[in-house]
Amino acid sequence: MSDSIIDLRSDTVTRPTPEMYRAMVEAPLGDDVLGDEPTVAALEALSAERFGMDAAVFVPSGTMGNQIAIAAHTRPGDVIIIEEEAHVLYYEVGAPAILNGVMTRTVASQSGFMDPELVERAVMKRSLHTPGTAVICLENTHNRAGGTIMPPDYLGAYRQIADRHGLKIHLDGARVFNAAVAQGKPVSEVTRGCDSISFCLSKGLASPVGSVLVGSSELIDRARIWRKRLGGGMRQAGILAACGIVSLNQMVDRLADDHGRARQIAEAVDQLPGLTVDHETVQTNMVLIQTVGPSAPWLDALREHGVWALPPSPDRIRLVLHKDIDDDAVHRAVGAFKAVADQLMGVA
Ligand code: TLP
Repeated sequence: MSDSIIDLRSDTVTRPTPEMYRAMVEAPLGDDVLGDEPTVAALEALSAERFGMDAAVFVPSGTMGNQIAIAAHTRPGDVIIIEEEAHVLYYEVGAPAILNGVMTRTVASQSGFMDPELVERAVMKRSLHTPGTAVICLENTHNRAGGTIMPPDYLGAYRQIADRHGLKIHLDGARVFNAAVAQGKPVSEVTRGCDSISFCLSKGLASPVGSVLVGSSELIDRARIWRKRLGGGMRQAGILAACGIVSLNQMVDRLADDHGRARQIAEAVDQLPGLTVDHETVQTNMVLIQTVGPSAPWLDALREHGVWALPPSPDRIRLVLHKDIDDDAVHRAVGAFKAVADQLMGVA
């Protein structure tokens, strides 16, 4: 990537830090499929500890983390209750149906978080006529809602519903560290009550590759089998896990900088003609911008100014802040938005 490009497409684009390169070179290695990879084992132990869980398994992607969790919690034909814009449903290419044979019962929401009352109403009891609900699947922060944070009292309410009906709770916590940092709470507190959590090292935490699924030892043993079944068993994966350890030890607190810069861009862009931002949704490292008319001409013109972004829908632009976007890049991105607004809206 050229230095002049400001890549706001996703926090997945972050490059490894110098400490990560060093850790990769120095990591003791083994064969993880044969069960003797010391650096993967160290990352898994550290992850489990951070979440206050028994065990963890390192996986190549957030998608695999979510899917092996669902596989481990369900049997084919079971129902998972899930918010209708969730990543598991929207961006995992039908994996719940194709890989796991589960039915999805969707619940709509305003902010990405299902009203607990509606969740309870959606529970189906296993019978001769109806499939049984097995899992409530959550996402925090919520990607398509703009990186929004789950209201603190919701998880307790979901837990009570899960206990009443014998369900498990899986959290897609791809960006759960953003939620924790934004609330000034440890990640174990923000996720208390979940049976499993998958989180990504390769987003704001800046590792090149990798996610981790945490849960009980029994669940993780089952998930490990599913990882192997899907071809996710990796050999000298300590090279990657070494970066994950740096992510957890060094890259969490700085997420607050990304959140501050997201607010800064949101405020500046909202002043411009043809663009609006709902500030209520700017809670972590994302900015969703509503465009007057289609977003495509905006994205094309921004690209000519060296600013890359993605459209989550035909009339929106998503910006994601991350460690490779500093104050100067924010300043230049705002300049590009101003120039494009002038160009497209004809306002001086
Ligand atoms: N999200 C990506 C795209 O897939 C949309 C992004 O750029 O935001 N859960 C959530 C909430 C995610 O946002 C993502 C990735 C994943 C899971 C999947 O992670 P990977 O890409 O590692 O499979």
